Amino acid sequence: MAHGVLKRAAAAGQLSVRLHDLRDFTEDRHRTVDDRPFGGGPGMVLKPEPIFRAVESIKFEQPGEDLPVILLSPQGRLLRQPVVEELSRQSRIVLVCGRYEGMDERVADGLATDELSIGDYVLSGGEIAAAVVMECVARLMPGVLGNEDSAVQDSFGEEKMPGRRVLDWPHYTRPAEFRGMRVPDVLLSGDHEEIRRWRRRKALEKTWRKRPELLAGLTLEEEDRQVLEDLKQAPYLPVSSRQG
Ligand code: 4HQ
Repeated sequence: MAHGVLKRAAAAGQLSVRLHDLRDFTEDRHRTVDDRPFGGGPGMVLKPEPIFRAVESIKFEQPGEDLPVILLSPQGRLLRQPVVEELSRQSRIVLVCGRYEGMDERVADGLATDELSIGDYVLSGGEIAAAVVMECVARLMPGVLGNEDSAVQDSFGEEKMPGRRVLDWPHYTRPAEFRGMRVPDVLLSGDHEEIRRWRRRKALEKTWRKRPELLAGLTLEEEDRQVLEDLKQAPYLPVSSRQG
């Protein structure tokens, strides 16, 4: 919260984050949050009671509220930009982070409204995953990245945020030549229409070459379809011989 997009979102009054220590929702002298797994095996499992109590204490603040309770777990649906957009429209969300081997399955069955994974790899805790969700959501909030109102986001959706469904175009800054590598001439030309077409073509080309599956579900405009047709004809250029 002290840096970057999270700090900006908080400063803009768009985001506030509260941490809830599960130990504060225990009732025993040792403030126990975990126990050994039924059926045996290594490691410890987070007990259900402190998690239910913690989330219920948040629900109690606004009775009747439709409050998403999101569990971070490798079994969850993958966090993609449409999920981030959906979350950014919520006024409050609860992110539940496990530790140890995991948490009692009854949290997923009887408390969580959704389960999200940030990717197919194994973390040792859900906190980093929750931080990823927060970062992605915060950067969509009005007034955080210069998107003063949310309409800007919609109208410029595809064009200004190519990361949404196609990959970003290549970026360059000075110097115009660095260790023998030239910035493409078109970017120095001042011809804005030509630059726009070049960027769109590069974005589509990069997506086609590196992440073709991203293009699968897209309905493309005529200009884009033409560019892709041409690309599919063109010979593959190795990284070392690319220019322009
Ligand atoms: N976890 N995306 C938390 C993950 C994970 C992921 C493993 C969740 C450990 C305790 N969470 N448990 N991938 O790897 O969200």
